[in-house]
Amino acid sequence: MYEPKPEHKFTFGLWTVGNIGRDPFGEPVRRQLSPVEIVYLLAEVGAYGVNLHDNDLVPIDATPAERDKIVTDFQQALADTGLVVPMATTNLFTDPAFKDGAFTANDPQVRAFALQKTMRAIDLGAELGATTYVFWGGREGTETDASKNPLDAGKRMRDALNFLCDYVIDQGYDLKFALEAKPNEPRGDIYLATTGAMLAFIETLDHPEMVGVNPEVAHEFMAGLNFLHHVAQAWDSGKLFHIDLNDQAFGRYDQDFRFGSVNLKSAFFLVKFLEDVGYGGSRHFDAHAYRTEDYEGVKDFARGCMRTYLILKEKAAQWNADPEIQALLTEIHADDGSTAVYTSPYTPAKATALKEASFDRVALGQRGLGYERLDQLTIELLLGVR
Ligand code: GCO
Ligand code: MN
Ligand code: MN
Repeated sequence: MYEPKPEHKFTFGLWTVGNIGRDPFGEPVRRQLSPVEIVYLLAEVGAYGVNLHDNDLVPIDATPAERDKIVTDFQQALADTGLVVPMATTNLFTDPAFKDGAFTANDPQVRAFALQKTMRAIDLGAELGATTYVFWGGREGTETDASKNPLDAGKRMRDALNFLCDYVIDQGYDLKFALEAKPNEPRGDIYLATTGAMLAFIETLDHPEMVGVNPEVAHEFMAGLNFLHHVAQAWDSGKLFHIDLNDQAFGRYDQDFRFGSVNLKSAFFLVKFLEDVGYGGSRHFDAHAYRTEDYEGVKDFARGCMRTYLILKEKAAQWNADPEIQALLTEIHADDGSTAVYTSPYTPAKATALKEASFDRVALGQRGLGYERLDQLTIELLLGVR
């Protein structure tokens, strides 16, 4: 019943199930799997697709001949398993050259190199069939604002994205960009720190229609924000091109936990939102297994992400069909239409009428809204007693 199927569009990055458990305090705990081995692992657990950074597949110093062999072997594994590559991205954060950022680095040589690396990675993504290209500017930030003027950084970022949009158009690729915000880690502060900031920035680009967002649960949580509200704004703007699902305790380091493992109620309302609006893109799990796990544990992690999503999807359908919850919602959202004479669209006559209308302010303030009951019903549904 909770078996993942291709239509669910569950994807994982090579770097997620391929995470070897290195952290700032400790050495790797798992063997590095090859990209081909990761494809087989993902096929075994029932994923639909695999996403990648250029260097997850092709080492940064590979020769052209090595590159071609690696790509051919990878494509063979995709053909053998039926997995697809819906999204690709560039690693602009691991190499020391990017220590001051990539598109926003102060050194113009670094900025040019970042553009070159991204064009090559876009070619690779297009070759593998990706239709979404993610930009996560992990190093695009500062530790000290003495080093960089944020206006310069914004202009450099805009110039880079405009250049790359034109490159994609020029090549005739069927590719859209999805910008992923994060407030910090690995930089002290990262520019365009929230999904909302990205949405505003997109409107300043030459081709805003090509560019949307890739919000990530953990990133808004790291900033102490409500993820669902950001996803809803992105959806409302027609900009929800991709989504990174994982989990995260507020106020902690970047945890990348299994989807739904920490903030279950938030995960529920997120899944309910995505399913209710009919989001049709990838459900990409950008997370990794605990460092305590071997590769059996990694499979448990991956299966858990998808299973939790599907259970929450079922719970969302149950919530939408629950007579008591729905009756309460009908009451909460009741509208007798009597204020329509005052509200949008504006007319001078409506404004005059509204100015003269009288409201029973005290009664409005005294009315109980029943949200406690509604939330408790939600909790009981999630706890499986409804
Ligand atoms: C992170 C980010 C990354 C990006 C990835 C693809 O916190 O490290 O979420 O995992 O999503 O680089 O752009
Ligand atoms: Mn992340
Ligand atoms: Mn991410």
